[in-house]
Amino acid sequence: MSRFTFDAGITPSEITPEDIYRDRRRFMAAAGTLMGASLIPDLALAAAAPANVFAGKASRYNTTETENTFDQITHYNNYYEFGTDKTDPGENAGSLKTRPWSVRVEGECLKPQTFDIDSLIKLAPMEERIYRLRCVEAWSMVIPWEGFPLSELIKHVQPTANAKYVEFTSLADPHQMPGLAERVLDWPYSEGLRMDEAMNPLTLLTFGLYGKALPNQNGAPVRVVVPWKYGFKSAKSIVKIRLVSSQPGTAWNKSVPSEYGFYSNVNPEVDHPRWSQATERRIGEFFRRKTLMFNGYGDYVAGLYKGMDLKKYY
Ligand SMILES: Nc1nc2c(c(=O)[nH]1)N[C@H]1C(S)=C(S)[C@@H](COP(=O)(O)O)O[C@H]1N2
Ligand SMILES: [Mo]
Repeated sequence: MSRFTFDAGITPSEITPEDIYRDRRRFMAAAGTLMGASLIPDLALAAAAPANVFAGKASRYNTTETENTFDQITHYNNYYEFGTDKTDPGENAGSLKTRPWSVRVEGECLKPQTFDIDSLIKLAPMEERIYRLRCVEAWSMVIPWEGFPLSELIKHVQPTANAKYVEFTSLADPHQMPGLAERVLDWPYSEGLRMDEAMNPLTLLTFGLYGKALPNQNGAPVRVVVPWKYGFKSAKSIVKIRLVSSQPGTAWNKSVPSEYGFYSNVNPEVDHPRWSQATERRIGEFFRRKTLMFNGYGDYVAGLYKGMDLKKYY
């Protein structure tokens, strides 16, 4: 009998999103191999399915490293619009209203348009991407994200030959985001990628994690995830994506240009001015581990930077 039938001595509140996620994966694996899959009661499945379940197919880019727990991923965050402590976003981001939500895509393209979030989600097939997210303050997590390649959206709006960079703008609404009262960054939060970085299949337009919609503190309803770069390149709660002809400014580079460059590729050989970037602590672990060049994704992205001095273009 499924553990999700509530007469089995387990209360709904004891079921964590992780349990649901793992159970769904086990079910999907079983369904794929067993002829008798149809015998599994639909009712039990319905009980296991939380709202907003994505059903992304596993990606070939997935790491096999152990995932961080849902609790770690949602209680150790950087989202300065909700405060600068790692625990602030988990406590404060409940005030973010993620529906209705639209994303404007404009600039150097033939088909600029405004997407309602619920149609944007359906633009391309959802994939599960188990990626390392590597933050600049030398910590990392392994997170099962869900989304589709950003390239799908960019192709959809038909970029012109002048589209050399992509600029992302996050929501900046002081009524919903108490952190905007502190001028710690130049709001709205903005980030950018070179066009070939944005088109790289690793760059994920992300709508969910652990098989459900993104929690607010992780950047609901849509963010990017760029796994070979430091975490701050992955802008959260995006309202505008602009294709531009020259390198855009970015929130961190504008605030502290000596510490944060445009490229921000994970690079153990280039220290941050205030700390070494050679090692990192995986959240939940005690011992530090060596940080890998391009966060371990060099096979897919090293070619983007051929001939560039990565000490200069940090
Ligand atoms: N809008 C916005 N996006 C943001 C940030 C932020 O403060 N505001 N912080 C960045 C930083 S520094 C990191 S490390 C990651 C953290 O993502 P996570 O909390 O989902 O792990 O989000 C990035 N995106
Ligand atoms: Mo970060």
